[in-house]
Amino acid sequence: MTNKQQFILIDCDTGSDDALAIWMTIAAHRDPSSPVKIVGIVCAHGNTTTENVATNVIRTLHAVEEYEIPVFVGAQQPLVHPYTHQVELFHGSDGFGDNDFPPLSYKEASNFSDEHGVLAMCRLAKEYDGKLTILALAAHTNLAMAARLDPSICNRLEAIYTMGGNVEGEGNATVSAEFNFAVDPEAAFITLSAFSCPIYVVPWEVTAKHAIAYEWRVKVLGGLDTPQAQLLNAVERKILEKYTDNWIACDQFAAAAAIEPKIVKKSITRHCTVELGGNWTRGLMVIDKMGILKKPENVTIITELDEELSKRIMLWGAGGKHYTAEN
Ligand SMILES: [Ca+2]
Repeated sequence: MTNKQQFILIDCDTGSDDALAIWMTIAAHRDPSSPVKIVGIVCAHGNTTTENVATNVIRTLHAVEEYEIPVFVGAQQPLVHPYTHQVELFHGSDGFGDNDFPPLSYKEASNFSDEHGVLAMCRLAKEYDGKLTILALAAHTNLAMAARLDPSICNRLEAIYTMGGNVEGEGNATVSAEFNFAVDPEAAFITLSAFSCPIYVVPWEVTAKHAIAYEWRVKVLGGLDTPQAQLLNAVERKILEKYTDNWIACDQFAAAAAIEPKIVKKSITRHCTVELGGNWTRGLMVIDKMGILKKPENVTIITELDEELSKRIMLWGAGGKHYTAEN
């Protein structure tokens, strides 16, 4: 970890992988020796509705008795085209595995703020001018709206870390587009083109390449006797019944990279944009590998991660052994 104070705003569509990513970031936030401080969580649409996401985020926070980090509700729909799921709802219709959890009203939670998520994003970017990192774990609708609402945010961020896009044209939401970019391609296009800060992307194929052994997920991570592991096991129960060969961590890798730069083993920096048309390729991240467009390099694509280090940070987030770079 670096020593420089790092203020993080999480933008998510929780989602089990978002939940673990949030806990990982909270573990760093609560560690006095870590430079990470979470300044808020904005809810986005994607895995489910924005309102379901708000409920899931509050449930995620309350599982670790976190009642102070403010939670904001952001955009409810993609910017232009409504998103139609072509593949099954991976996280269930409520984003949290359709469990029979006790009812929860996010609006009554002490963490909930009625300030709009996009306005909060613009405000926090001013408050932490030049020092705010956005950990973008969902479609980029909130980021794009913030860029259009107050373009000064585009020059105020320290960095954006996001799970999204693809590096080899392999999709998981359509044949050629990764889910977060596919949900709102126009928003991803705006993020990549408008923000001047470093943008670190963990693409879909890289998370798939680093698929984690099912046994580790079930016995090591899932075997922890902690509220985080209990909630995660409930939320992912149907996923773990269905996919028994390995377990693909997605948002967790983006969070790990934001918390601990050492997990990035290889990366390439290129000019990238997003396909907005195409018969088959809408939402595809387009990488100008040859420099043909002669445009500035705007995206650092993380192509190889330290899987063991990432797993240690995941365990830390799930209430396991305290992580330090040394142990
Ligand atoms: Ca997510």
